[in-house]
Amino acid sequence: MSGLFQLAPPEASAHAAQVDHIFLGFLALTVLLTAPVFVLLIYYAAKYRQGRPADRTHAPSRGPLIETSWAVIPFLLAIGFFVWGTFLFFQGSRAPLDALTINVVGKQWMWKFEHPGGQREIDALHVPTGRPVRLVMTSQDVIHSLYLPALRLKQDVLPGRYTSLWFNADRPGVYAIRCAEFCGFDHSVMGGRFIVMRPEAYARWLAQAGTDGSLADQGFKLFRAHGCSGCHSDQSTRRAPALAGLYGRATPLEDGRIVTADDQYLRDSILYPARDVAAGYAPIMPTFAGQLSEAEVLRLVAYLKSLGPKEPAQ
Ligand code: HEC
Ligand SMILES: [Cu+2]
Repeated sequence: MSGLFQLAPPEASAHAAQVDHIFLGFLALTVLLTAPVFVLLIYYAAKYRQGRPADRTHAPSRGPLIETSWAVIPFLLAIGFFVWGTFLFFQGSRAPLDALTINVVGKQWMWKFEHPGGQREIDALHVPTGRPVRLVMTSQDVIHSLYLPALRLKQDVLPGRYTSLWFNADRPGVYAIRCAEFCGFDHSVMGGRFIVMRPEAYARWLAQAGTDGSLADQGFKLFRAHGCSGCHSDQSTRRAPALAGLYGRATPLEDGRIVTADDQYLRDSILYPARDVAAGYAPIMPTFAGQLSEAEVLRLVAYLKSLGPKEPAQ
């Protein structure tokens, strides 16, 4: 769809095209099912209007076939869309393991993005075509919602939690980024540019964007600067769990629960260590809430992930 009377934003991925198909298909089905009702309503209203010499005897007539089919056929058609929609939803909720992970922090009133190599950008997101990209998102203040109309994707971005989105954009171009959750005074201008580039162009962009080292390297610097290494290292005299290989592992906790050490678990272990104490350890780790920004925590998480071999199941 394009041109002057463009009804929907451009489509930048196969998923977006699918969403449009399901939308238009369901719209067509709805029209197909409701239009006859209205047409007949008007027709009979005219036919049997007051004063019209029409046959009003109303002889009883029964047609079991027609009475069941008008219920069963629309039901099956609607179920068909339900199955299609469920399939799309599942596809959209599980990122492939080899996805390129980009961190997103929303704050009043801007979007911050960090690429794995450490390249940062504000209110602009560059991604390569033909490669799954996973966004791991959180908010520094209130609830925002990252909306990428060209991908037909929207996900709430919450303080204190990681949410994620994934996509595989296949059409190079410059598209819109918006915030879709009212988040304060400048909500209406919170947004930016979503730039889909061919892989070579993306590689060139990464090279010129400049960085202070990969996210994991920056995380390692924070790990030293904030004294984590003082406890979490082989040389430490204090008893703290080794963090290598932690990511993705089933981790027993002091209270008997077993949790998967995913991104959210790592974050919460840093900011609220007393909440999920690792089994066999004393709760001596200090909280880092208020000392680290969400972007810094994401870098620490990237560092801890770089020590662990495995992506957790989502
Ligand atoms: C005073 C020593 C100390 C410092 C400093 C410290 N930790 Fe810990 N940390 C611990 C102890 C003890 C545990 C196990 C008890 C718990 O889970 O709270 C732990 C648990 C963790 C866990 C969960 C491990 C698991 O196996 O479940 C992570 C992740 C972690 N720390 C990361 C960090 C990071 C990142 C920093 C620096 C920002 C840091 N720690 C600073 C002592 C420390
Ligand atoms: Cu917002």
